[in-house]
Amino acid sequence: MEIFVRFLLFLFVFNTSPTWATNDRLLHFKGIVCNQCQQWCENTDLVTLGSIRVGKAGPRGIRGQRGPQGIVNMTLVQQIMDRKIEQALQLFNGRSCDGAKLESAIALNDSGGVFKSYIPAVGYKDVFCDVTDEGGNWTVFQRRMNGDVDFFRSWGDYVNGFGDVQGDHWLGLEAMHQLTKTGNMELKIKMIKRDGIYWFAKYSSFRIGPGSDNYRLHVSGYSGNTTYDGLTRHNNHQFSTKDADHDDWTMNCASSWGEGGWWYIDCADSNLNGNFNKTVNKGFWWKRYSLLRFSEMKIRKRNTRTNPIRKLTSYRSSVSLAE
Ligand SMILES: [Ca+2]
Repeated sequence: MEIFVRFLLFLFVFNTSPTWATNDRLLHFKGIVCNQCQQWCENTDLVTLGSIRVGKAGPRGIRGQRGPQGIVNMTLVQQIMDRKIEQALQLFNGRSCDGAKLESAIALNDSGGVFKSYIPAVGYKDVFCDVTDEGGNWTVFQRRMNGDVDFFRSWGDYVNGFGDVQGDHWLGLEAMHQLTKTGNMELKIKMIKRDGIYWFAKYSSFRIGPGSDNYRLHVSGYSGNTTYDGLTRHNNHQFSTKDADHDDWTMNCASSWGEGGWWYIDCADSNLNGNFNKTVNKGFWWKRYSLLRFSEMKIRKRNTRTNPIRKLTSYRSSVSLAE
């Protein structure tokens, strides 16, 4: 049927009066045919009969003139490359314990684990992340628990850090500056007195200034159960060590009084880096010479979204990690 209709179409379109436009002829022809072939007409559109065809593309246009020579700012390129590399490293390693994945931990204990972290201007550094206390995400920067690490140290040691991050240690002032310079961090100090009483002090705002300002302390917003606030009076004071006196006293608080590095005033309301075994001013104490046997100082972002405590327990039980 279709071959017959196409033949009729050919005769009609190309052998009748040239005054008819092609489409008019097709419509007229369809009317004639459809009177005889009702079913074929219902299933066939005139376009399928071949009145439209797409031609070949035209020739290529004339080539344009060559553009001027470009100028590359290599300093800017280097800056962009450095920034992208740093961002990539941060994404890969995480710069603090915020959102640290336990699967990436080098070692674990009951409160958290050790992570290899990339800290800008410092580089790779082992950091202890507390993932249990109040929902976790804490970066620990100071701990005294055994007394086996000497804290009566030089300026350089306090800037770069010392000790074992799983035990007694100081993370380092430069790392603390880099981690807190955004000004959106809170501080928690966990303490155990020599009589076994548990204390904690929290500060809603904590920031360490740059090395050019001797790592000045910016702290405020105390809360806790320590009876006395042992740190607020140190606010806005620079850090001092036995070989770097930035305190308000005529002598050096670190070398002549406290035997540790601290944000000494004239000299202190707390001495958490003092001698682990001594008493009174040279010792390891919170305000009014309350002697301690444990301290842990840690930071995290304010209003951080915390992890459920059960996460560490379930992870540890699933992999049966050794103590
Ligand atoms: Ca002094």
